[in-house]
Amino acid sequence: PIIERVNIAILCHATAGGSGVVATELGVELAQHDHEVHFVSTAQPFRLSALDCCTNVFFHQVGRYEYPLFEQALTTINTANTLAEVIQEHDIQITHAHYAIPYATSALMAQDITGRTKVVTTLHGTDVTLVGLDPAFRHSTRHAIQKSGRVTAVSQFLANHTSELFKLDVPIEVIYNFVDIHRFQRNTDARYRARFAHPEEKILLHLSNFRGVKRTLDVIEIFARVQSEVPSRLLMVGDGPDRSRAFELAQKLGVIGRVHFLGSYPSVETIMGIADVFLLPSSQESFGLVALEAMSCGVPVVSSNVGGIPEVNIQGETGFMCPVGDVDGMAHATLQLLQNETLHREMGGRARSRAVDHFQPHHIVPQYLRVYEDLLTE
Ligand code: GMT
Repeated sequence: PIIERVNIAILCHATAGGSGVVATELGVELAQHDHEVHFVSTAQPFRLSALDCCTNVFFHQVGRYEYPLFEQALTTINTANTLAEVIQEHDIQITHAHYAIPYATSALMAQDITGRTKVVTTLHGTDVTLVGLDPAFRHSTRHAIQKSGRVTAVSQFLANHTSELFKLDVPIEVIYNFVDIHRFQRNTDARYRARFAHPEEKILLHLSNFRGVKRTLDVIEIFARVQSEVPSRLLMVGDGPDRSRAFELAQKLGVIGRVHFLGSYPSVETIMGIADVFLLPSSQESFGLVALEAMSCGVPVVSSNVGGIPEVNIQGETGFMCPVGDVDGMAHATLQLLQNETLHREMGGRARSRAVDHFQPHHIVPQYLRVYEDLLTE
């Protein structure tokens, strides 16, 4: 072990999203290495229940306080208050805020209240590239980053971009996301696969929170082109604001019978493991954890080439990348994979190897522990 047992509070969004997944899985990994982990959030993080948890993981719910004078929930303050109690009661040495808004600010507030704990902030993407840049949050986000004890980002792209955008004086350390390669692997259960497709049909998969940045409509456009040449099905997993528009587009393009909107699906690894190609045409993606999960399942990824995606998906090796909005290019890349069995098998194999060789918990978690250790010994 790098450091002996540490008491850690983890702040994260409980809703479906990569930052919550990373925070949850990091917490569980830390607990398995005997650290004491206290999650603080407005609800139980969505992947926490699905995991076989240890006895040293705790969840503290941030309460909501309604008062006619307040137009909206004051989550930042409520979180700081609950966290301050947790810090005092459980002697929290490290507070790890995942997603700067509002958690880095809440963590600093709780640090101020208690006069204890060190704050680590992990930037995940839209907290900087979208929400944090909005004039509504710009100054408070910069302040929270500057005042954190240590700041990490999930890709080199995000680290560079944040430093430039906010003209920071503090360094940002890159710590990539990780995947459990034993959970995320090929699913060879033919009966399970038969629920979604006939044996001669290929399966394309998209999984996201269907927000604007995911370009869910592009997924439908790509599929419409692919299915006219190769018998195939598209599985749309997840839910969010663009779901209805994607459904309407699938109807308009006459492919609705072959597109399956499955909603939120708890066992994502089971369904990822039967896919032939994973589609991720996002307009922004600081890392693309979902692409890494697909790669771990041996599924080649056809994606856009934005943000941190090229640090995960390697062009021509683990999949293909095209400029944002290039649905013809992405359809062409998908067809190349579906029509060439050797290429498909080799790319899938290299995708899996990349996850195995570089992105396992034992490659990544010690990097967070080193950050904690630095802070605790300075
Ligand atoms: O995707 C979002 O809208 C927010 C965010 C989240 O909380 O899931 O996702 C970001 O964090 C993930 C985990 O680090 C990254 O894998 C995603 O690429 C990143 N999303 C964006 O940058 C759009």
